[in-house]
Amino acid sequence: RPVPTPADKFSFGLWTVGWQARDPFGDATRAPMDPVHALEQLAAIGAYGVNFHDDDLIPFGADDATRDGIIDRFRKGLADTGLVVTTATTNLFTHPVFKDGGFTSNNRDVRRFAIRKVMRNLDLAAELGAKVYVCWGGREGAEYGAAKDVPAALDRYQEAFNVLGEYVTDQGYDLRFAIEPKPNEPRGDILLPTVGHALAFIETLDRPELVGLNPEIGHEEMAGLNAAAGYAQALWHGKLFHIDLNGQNGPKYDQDLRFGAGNVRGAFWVVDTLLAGGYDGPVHFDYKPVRPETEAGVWASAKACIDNYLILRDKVTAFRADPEVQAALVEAELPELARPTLDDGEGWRGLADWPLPDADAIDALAQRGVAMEKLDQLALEHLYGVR
Ligand code: GLT
Ligand code: MN
Ligand code: MN
Ligand code: MN
Repeated sequence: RPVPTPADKFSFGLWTVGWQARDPFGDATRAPMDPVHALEQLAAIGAYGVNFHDDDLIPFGADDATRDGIIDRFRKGLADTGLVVTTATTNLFTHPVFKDGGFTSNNRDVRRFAIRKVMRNLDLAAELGAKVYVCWGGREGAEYGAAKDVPAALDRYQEAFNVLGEYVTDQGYDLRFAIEPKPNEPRGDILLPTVGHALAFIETLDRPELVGLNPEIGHEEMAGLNAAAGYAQALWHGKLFHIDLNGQNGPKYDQDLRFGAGNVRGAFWVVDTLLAGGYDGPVHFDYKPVRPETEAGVWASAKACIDNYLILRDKVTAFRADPEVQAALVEAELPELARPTLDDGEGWRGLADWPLPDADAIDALAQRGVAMEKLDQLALEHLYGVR
């Protein structure tokens, strides 16, 4: 079995292992987890980094003395365990003040408070060395049509990112934002529901270079999308700033299963895509140990996230190195796809001069073999562990 190393950059949100397993129908089944205890246990399973919401660490509304004491103790925990703060984020969804959103609440004071809450935690994130700042807008949305003016809400969303981009620039922070799309839950419909919506939105900002994406496997699959294809397009745009790996079984409520559970084939292609695209940011797990589990199950599942990534990475590497796979890729004409369709300098005029294939040639093209079933079966056999 491969073992994790710091170069793998495995990281976890404090809210994942610390989830008390409250759901809409039932109370917490696990006790609150001390963040420093979380650091110790994460270090023990081979994690490299952590990510946290302001409120995961410092209870909402804590006074300055309490806040400073908590931060000092956390900083000592980081030093003792060697864990790195890779990422931070803001809780703009738990407190009832955010019931109709943070950046896009219909209420102006709530919006101003939300931006100030982010500014305050950006200071802490920068101080602790985080390089990425995740923005999941779970409450930015609505249940009913007239309850949210979507264009106006997008204006306010844009305004918030413009102000925050100016803030990190003026403060000289080495931080970039990563928007995390999600189609629904907790709101009926969430703004910026998919990778594609978020990519288009980012290009409208004053400082688009400061804003990228944090796609979560489960959220893409909740939208019925192929997560690997979303990661691939985010990489293609140079916008894959962070990743939330977990597991999901199709379009239903947000399951947040440990990475590798749920859609296993999808997980294989996600790892393949990350390796092929040269993603080198934190390999971050955002999952929830299932509600019936005790703390033992929390650490078993956290370790399983790491193990499953390493297992899949080995399988993907073996798949790509397999000579039969390489032959099937050629048969399926993948190298041809990497070739520009037009010759250098040819342009449409040159193309217009190209002698069109005659009926027999078109027939031959239509009849050509594609080897795609063979290729996919080779992938499955690697995944099933029989090759
Ligand atoms: C919340 C959500 C996640 C986001 C986190 C960042 S918090 O648990 O379900 O998908 O990544 O705010
Ligand atoms: Mn999720
Ligand atoms: Mn997430
Ligand atoms: Mn989540």
